[in-house]
Amino acid sequence: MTAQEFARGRFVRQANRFTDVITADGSSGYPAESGRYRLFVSYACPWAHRTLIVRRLLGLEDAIGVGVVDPIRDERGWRFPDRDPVTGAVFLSELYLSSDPSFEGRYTVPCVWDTVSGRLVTNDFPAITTTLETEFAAHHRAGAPDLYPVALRPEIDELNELVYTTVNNGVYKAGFATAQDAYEEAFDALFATLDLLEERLAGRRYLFGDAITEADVRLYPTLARFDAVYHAHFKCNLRRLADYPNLWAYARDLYSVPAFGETTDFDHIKRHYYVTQTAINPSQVVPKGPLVDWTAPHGRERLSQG
Ligand SMILES: N[C@@H](CCC(=O)N[C@@H](CS)C(=O)NCC(=O)O)C(=O)O
Repeated sequence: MTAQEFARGRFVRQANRFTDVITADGSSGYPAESGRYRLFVSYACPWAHRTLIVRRLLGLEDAIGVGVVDPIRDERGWRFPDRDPVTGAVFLSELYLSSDPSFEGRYTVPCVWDTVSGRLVTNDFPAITTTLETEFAAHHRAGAPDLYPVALRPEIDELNELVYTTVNNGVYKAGFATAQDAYEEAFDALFATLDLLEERLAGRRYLFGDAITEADVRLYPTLARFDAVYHAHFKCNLRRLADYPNLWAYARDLYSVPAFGETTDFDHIKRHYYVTQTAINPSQVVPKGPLVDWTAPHGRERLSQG
C-alpha cells in the first residue's frame, strides 16, 4: 500500500487506470465478441467476486474465460498458481506493464484482458459487471435474468452508491484506518447502512423485490466476508452478520444460488486477508472460526410473490 493512499489516517482507494470499454457494436474498438476476453480474478477479492457471480448468472462462462490468481500475495503482487495458459504470465504485473510500461499503481483484480490486441482493457470494477449485463446481452444464456433493468437503474445506482461508500468500501475504511476518528466514522456509517438494509429486507426477498439485481450482486460479496474476516480483521464488530436475522437469511438465500455459493471460497477469502495484509495482522495467523452454517434453511421463499 503506497503512502498517498492515506489522508489523515483515512484509507483512499486508487483510481482505476484502465478504463477502455467493451461495446456490443464495437464502436470503442473492443467489440463484445465471444471468446475474445479473459477475466482475471481472485476468489478472495470482493470486487472480483461480483464479476464471477454475474458471469455465472448470465451464462457467460463460454464467452469469457477466467484466470484465477493465488490467494496469497506478496510485494510482487498477484501471482498465478501456474503460468496463465492464455497469456503466459506468472504475475499479474506482467500484463499491466506490457499494456502500459509506465504504470506505477497496484496491479489489481478484477481486470479484463483482450486476447486480440494483447492488452488490458479495463480494471474499472464497477463497469465490468454492467458491461457483462448490457454489452454482452447477445451472449447471455436463454432465460438469463435482467440484472440491471432500465426502469430501475436510477434507484439501483443510488442504492449501490450508498452500499459502496459505507459497506463495500466502508469495511476497508474501518480496517485500514490509522486514526481513531477515521475508523469510528467508517464504523458508524457501516452499521447505520446495515441497519437500514436489515429493515429493507424484512418485506422483500431481494433488495429490489422478487428478482436478483446488480444491487444484490454488489452487496453479497461483503456479507460473505463479514463474519469470516471483516468482523475481526477489520474491527467491524458492533454486530456480526449472524446477528441480523433478515440480512443473514438473505445472504444464505443468495448463497444457495450456485452463481453465488459456488463462487464463494471461504478458504481463499480467509487466507488472503489474514496472510497478505500483514500491516494489520503481522503474525499472519489465520483464525479457525467462525463456525457458520451457510446452508441452513433461509425461509425467504415466503417473501416472493410469484
Ligand atoms: N481497482 C480497485 C479495486 C480492486 C481492488 O482493490 N482489488 C484488490 C483486491 S480486493 C487488489 O487487486 N489489490 C492488489 C494490491 O493491492 O496489490 C482498486 O484499485 O482499488
